[in-house]
Amino acid sequence: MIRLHHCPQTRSMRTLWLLYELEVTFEVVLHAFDRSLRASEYLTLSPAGRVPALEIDGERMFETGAITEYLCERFPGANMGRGPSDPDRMAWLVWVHFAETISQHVAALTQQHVMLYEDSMRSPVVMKLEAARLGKCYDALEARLSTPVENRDYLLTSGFSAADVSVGQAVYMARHFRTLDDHPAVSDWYDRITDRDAFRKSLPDAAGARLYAQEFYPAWETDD
Ligand SMILES: N[C@@H](CCC(=O)N[C@@H](CS)C(=O)NCC(=O)O)C(=O)O
Repeated sequence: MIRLHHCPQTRSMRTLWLLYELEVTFEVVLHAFDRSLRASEYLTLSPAGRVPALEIDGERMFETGAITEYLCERFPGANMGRGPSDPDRMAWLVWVHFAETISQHVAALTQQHVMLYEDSMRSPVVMKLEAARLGKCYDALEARLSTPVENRDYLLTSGFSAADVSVGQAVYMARHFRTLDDHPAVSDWYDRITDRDAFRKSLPDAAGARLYAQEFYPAWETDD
């Protein structure tokens, strides 16, 4: 039995997308993105009260990157991972975990724009700084994806993998705060990897709960 604990539009969507790519049977437990993640019962699944949490093989896992590595090793058939002897192993690890670098900035921006509901709590400086840092992450992806090698349709030379799912889902969240307009190779890649059934299935239901009420959250402009 595989059971994913999920909040729509958060990092757990990365695991959801991957599970669909792996074509395994699983169930999803939806959680509200609120203090209920700190309930003692949920803390037995994820000790810091975060999503994703995964129940699998009679165990409980947390940390998206670890879950990605484990699932790709456990279900190698879909070729979403790259094993220790694969020439793309190093790049696979790097890009799977680069998703977390992007996600840190998204988390800061989500806190600023979505979670802090009173204007006096928010900081235009933090909003601008974190959006700029997202831009640096996009620059890193643009450089990778515009490197002229055969088959640079995906992050790895060897083709689509969980690296694209991981970074792609991080960019899905990041686009709420910074567009891909200045990054044409990233934009083309993003369109390519999200034109997949597994991605579409990982999106929130039209009428269901979502973290982002808006498609885009512009940084505040201050008068001074
Ligand atoms: N490094 C962890 C971060 C997990 C994380 O912070 N998840 C966010 C959602 S994107 C969360 O659960 N936040 C709830 C909270 O901070 O209260 C991972 O990759 O699993």
